[in-house]
Amino acid sequence: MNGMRPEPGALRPDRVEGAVLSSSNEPELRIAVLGLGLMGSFHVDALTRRVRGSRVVVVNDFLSDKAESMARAIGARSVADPLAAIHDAEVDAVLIASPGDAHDAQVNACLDAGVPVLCEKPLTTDVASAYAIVRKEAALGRPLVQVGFMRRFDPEYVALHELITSGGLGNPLMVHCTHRNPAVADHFNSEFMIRDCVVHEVDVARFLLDEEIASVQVVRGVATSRAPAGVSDPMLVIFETTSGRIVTDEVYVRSQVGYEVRTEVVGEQGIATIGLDQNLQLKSADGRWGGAIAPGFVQRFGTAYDIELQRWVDAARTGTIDGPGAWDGYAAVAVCEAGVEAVRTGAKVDVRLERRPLAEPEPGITAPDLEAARP
Ligand code: ISE
Repeated sequence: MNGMRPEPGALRPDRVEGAVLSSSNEPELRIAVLGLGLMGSFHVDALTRRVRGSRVVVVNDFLSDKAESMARAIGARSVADPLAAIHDAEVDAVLIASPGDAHDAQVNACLDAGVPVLCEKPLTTDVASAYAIVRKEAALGRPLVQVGFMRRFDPEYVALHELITSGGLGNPLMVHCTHRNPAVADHFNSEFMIRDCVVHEVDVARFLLDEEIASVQVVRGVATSRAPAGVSDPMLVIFETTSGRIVTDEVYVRSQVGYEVRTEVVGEQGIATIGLDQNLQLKSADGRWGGAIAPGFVQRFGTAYDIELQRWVDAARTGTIDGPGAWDGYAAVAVCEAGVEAVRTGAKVDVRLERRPLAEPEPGITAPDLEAARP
């Protein structure tokens, strides 16, 4: 993709709606992957084996042995300094899966280099730095920053979004979410549960209802005996949107059961539910019946991650993004900050959003063409 890297500040390239740009004649998008933990390794595998039109050319991790062995396995180079990896002359686009506190510097470096970036959540770890990215991107005049809210690409969420936007439920009045993990590490305290888990429902609510969240309240009830002292697990988070709609979210990360992510939208003319694990139903000789619950988010959202990457790669080849952008990342950070304050104080906390720059791309994504996007 020589010559592909756009100049910072260049005009936004025309977007080819719905087009699958990958073909054997097109040069591959050369990607640097920063951070090779669970998500980074999963994405390297997807970009190498499942996504069309992409090649991981540079990998980076603070554990240099890990990066070197990954580089050897896929025929890439390991670059020890993440900022050098971003500015590497061979790199057309960057995928950030490093720890959250590294995102600010890395996303800024991508904007400086003028390369499209897919950044796993959080965009940054504080509101001011997230908004600074929104403004910096707006000043460039074209969207380069995509945030990894993969649920927007999950076929069930896409169907629910389409149902709402086509008016199939009438006016959506309330949304009820459930977010349960079977088990987590001890560092998942109440505040981390907001930033790391509830952040997905923040984005889901904004995506489905197409409006901002105005306030957050957290109700802390009886905790499971498996939670460390002082940790409220489960919690009930209540959002109110700017138009007054209510969104509830039960977050329970030590359920012992499985990975359950459900969303129910209650409308004036219907109620729709997704995430019911309605897969193979088996009746067995010992008198039991039922299906299987995904053990974790990689299994539950594997297809969504792959569709997200394919669409991002196709967009990045034209120098842009195709999914939740910097504003969505900023709004999620702002809501989570209010959520953390709500956990600490027990109060209903208002969300304060700065002005949205005019040059910022439209919120969310249009319903994707799932067949075309499928890797
Ligand atoms: C994890 O970090 C994720 O992003 C998953 O999607 C989420 O469901 C899980 O609870 C988080 O810990």
